[in-house]
Amino acid sequence: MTLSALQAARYTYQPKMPAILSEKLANIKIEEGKPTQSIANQDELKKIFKNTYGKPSVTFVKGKNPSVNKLLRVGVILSGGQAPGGHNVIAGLFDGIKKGNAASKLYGFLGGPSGLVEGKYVEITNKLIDAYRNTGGFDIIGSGRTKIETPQQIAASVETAKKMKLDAVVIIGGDDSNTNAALLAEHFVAGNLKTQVIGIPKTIDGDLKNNVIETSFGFDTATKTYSELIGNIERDANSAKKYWHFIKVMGRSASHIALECALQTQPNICLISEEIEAKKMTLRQITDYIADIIARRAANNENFGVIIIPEGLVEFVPEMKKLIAELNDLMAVKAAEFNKLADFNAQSAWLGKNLSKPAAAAFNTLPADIAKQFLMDRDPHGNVQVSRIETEKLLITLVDAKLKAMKKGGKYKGSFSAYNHFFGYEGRCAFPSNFDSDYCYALGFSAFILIVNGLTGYLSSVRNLTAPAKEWIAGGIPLTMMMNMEQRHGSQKPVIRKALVELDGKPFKTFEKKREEWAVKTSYTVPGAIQYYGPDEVCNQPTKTLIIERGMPKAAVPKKAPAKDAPGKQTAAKKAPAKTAAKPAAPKNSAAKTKK
Ligand code: FBP
Repeated sequence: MTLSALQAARYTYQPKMPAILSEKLANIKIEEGKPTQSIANQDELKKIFKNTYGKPSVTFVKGKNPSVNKLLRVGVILSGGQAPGGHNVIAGLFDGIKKGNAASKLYGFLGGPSGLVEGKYVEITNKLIDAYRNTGGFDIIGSGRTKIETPQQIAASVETAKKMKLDAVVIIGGDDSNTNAALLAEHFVAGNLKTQVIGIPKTIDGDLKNNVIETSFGFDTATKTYSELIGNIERDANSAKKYWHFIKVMGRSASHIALECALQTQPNICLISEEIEAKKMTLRQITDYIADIIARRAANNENFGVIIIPEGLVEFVPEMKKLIAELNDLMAVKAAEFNKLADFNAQSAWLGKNLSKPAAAAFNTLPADIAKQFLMDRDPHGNVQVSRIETEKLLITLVDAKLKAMKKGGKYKGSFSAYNHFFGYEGRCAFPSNFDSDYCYALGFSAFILIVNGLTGYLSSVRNLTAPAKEWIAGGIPLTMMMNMEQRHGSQKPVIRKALVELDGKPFKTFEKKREEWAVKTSYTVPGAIQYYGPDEVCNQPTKTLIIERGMPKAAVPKKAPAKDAPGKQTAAKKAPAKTAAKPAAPKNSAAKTKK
């Protein structure tokens, strides 16, 4: 890749660190908390994780640590969807390892977890890592969605770890990948293998969080990138005053991304899947809700607007959820029969016979183009790929039909012209914001401290994130602490619980209070592009979700912008009054342009 000016500048950026991680390594020790419990199903989980269940959470504090210079051989894996900051996790880990002992080695497994199974890796060298510092993407070693689950995959991973004489493997992933990390840690200990396993909380979806993990990395940059685009579209809509924009944003299940973008841009409508499920809203009710707002704005002569739609929506609409579940089962059991059907007509007729009546009825309400998307290839876990279902187009079609009917009845006098958009991949590899650059580097460095202290089955944790980076609290959380048992593919499995949007949580409540006003009165905010250099209030703010959830220490926002700032120079925030470190509590669970 040719170097852009911003990329060259970002290479020199020095991530801000929690004060404890800037200490001499020999002066950083771990302080153990009390033994921990899983969030539920303690007895079952104790049996599955005989060796790794219930370990204490740990915090890094000042104190003598004689083991920091250990010679280490560590492997690192990027798992699942890309998230801005992954390269900095590796940079932080690399710098920690080399600071501890220049002869230690870091290996990057190629193409995700399959790299460990197949023993495919490269050594991360100074030259390699320096070409990726503070950049987006996972291209340094690539990512993949293979799960290390089967006995064969686990045996192959054990083999690779033994052959490479690995002291540790660091898995950078979401809830599923970290569940795998916990299982791998347990297998390694049970098999007397010295290889420790440490997880890192990654996903733009923001659904790997709880009371001890404040946010997953990548959420900050991705939502700021989408919000920039949404804000620009809002301004365009308000300038031309003639289009409605239906914007779908990523988030496989949870609607955190949609909610954060709504808080940042104040659109006319933002659907929240979790609310739609709780209210058992049908597609028809959702259509009526949108059409009503469009008609109210038209009555004010405002035939334009912006609607944010979470990617996972269809799976939360009860009739669609049932349809998808039946289709997933059918495709798993009768795939061969289904694949022989000649065309969509034959498929529809076959589904009419094989689906339950309500599911078949739901299928028949879908326009053919969208219905075909429900039948596309499943993902490796047998699930429909929601990012490929064009919910935004479906809603435009349904709303258009509804408005035509309302026009006939004299209930709507406006004009409706709509565009659809899908923002997902645009945000996953953006240059990480300063927040993600700093957070990820600290997560990687902390993973090294966990390794050098001999811990396994832990998630690297950096907290107190709305305070200036210096005051962040670094440590580790036992992975089993975030687990419960859930039904997966017909049996109970240990999993890290996904954090969906909480309808009684502060971010949703904040949105709920304002949405009626935003619906009718044009109230758009235009956040603009992510800024990397400049005053703190412009370039060092965390997400609204984090600020609303955790509160913002007053001193973290300087009253006056500093006079100068330059690439590589840290903008020092005013020192906030020392905050007492919050004790880790039990985790509480808290988702083509077509002109009509
Ligand atoms: P992770 O959960 O692995 O971080 O990925 C999340 C995500 O970005 C979702 O928002 C989206 O639904 C999905 O990945 C798309 O997956 P793919 O990259 O395989 O198309």
